[in-house]
Amino acid sequence: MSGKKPGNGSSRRAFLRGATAAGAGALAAGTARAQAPDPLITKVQPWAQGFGDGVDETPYGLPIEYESDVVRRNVEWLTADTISSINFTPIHALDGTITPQGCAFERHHSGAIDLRKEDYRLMINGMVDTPLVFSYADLERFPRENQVYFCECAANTGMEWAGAQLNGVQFTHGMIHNMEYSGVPLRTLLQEAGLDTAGDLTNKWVFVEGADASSNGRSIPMEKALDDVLVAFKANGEALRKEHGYPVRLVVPGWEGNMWVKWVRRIEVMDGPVESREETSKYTDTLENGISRKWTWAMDAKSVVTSPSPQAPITHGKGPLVITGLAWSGRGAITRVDVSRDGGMSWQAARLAKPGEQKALTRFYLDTDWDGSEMLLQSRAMDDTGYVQPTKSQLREVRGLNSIYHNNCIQTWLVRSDGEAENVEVS
Ligand SMILES: Nc1nc2c(c(=O)[nH]1)N[C@H]1C(S)=C(S)[C@@H](COP(=O)(O)O)O[C@H]1N2
Ligand SMILES: [Mo]
Repeated sequence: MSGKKPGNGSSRRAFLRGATAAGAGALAAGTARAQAPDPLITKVQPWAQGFGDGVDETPYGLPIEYESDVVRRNVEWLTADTISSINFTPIHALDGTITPQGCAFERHHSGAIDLRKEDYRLMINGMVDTPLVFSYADLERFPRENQVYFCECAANTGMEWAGAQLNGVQFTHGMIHNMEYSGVPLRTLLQEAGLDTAGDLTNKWVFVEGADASSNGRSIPMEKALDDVLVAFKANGEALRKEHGYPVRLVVPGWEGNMWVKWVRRIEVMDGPVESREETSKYTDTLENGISRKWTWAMDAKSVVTSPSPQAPITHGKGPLVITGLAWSGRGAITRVDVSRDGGMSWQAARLAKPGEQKALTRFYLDTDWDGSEMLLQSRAMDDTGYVQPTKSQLREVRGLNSIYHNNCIQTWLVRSDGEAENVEVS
């Protein structure tokens, strides 16, 4: 009946003995050794002497005040104002893989709009038999799916092209979130409008636009539209937050965040791409030879150590150290992550918290013993297509220095012997 694995108890005791010993060692070095026994252990504390809050106190919970620094942050100099702007997920302070909506990065081209479910309409028009308009209530009547996917802005890590720039993983890699979406496959709605999904769809595209002033119009090839794209209305179990597209957004798994149109209001079936602003002058990569790639949709495999990192220094001195981070691939599932402590000279396979999932974040850990010496920490992701995350110089060979988007290079943190970490580049 017991779910305990044999040997579990003894290894746990061994670990705790280790922890006590390490604690005693640290105390011996300081002045605290002669202190009286810990009152947190020996005294009845105020919180045990009265009542806590009643269940009517917090109808919808927010993080406790002691976690008030775990918030989205923006970089002031990056954009002219905060309306057409971006903020960043505090990935240095999160664990696991699911991003709470309340701290998941936001990117708006004309601000987050206020749109009630009652006022929501989705039109499907163009080359379909029966152009249709769906209300929110209509969408809820189609069979729906639940899927976890990451959404990464193509500009994530974009400020790092020319050299190490922003001193925190929140800012270098925080244009990403990972949520469980509930929604209707776009395929189902296109079929409802009479698109013959078994017919000849060569050169067929959809053009998708949002209800906000920017509209953020994007063309998506039909093959993708019929594959895994979702018209989603819930994230992590609850309604989408306003800033993530309430009441309905498009989820385009593995592809650049810009295509995940929020407040999606119209989907037109066309016989070619529109070549809108968002897919020509923006979100396009210029190569070393000056020629620009026409489309870059899938986000290539990438990873980063989230702790230790500049915003999450080591504060406990030498001994047991948990190195952790995130890995993801827009082309499939993460199969392996390696960690280097010497700037890429030698690598060790990290432990994946769970087997990698398709187009979703994977958490990795390297449970190690730190001898207190300086580290050049890196991580390197591999996905099930066989792709290996490139170094910065490998990327620059192809892309040059005059680039912004789609930077999936290996990141380096210099961790000093005092535990502080800094964003650096190794060549
Ligand atoms: N309608 C609309 N959809 C949009 C945008 C926008 O400004 N308007 N921004 C896009 C960009 S560039 C990104 S990276 C993602 C960000 O989604 P999020 O704000 O939920 O993080 O939404 C995309 N969808
Ligand atoms: Mo974006």
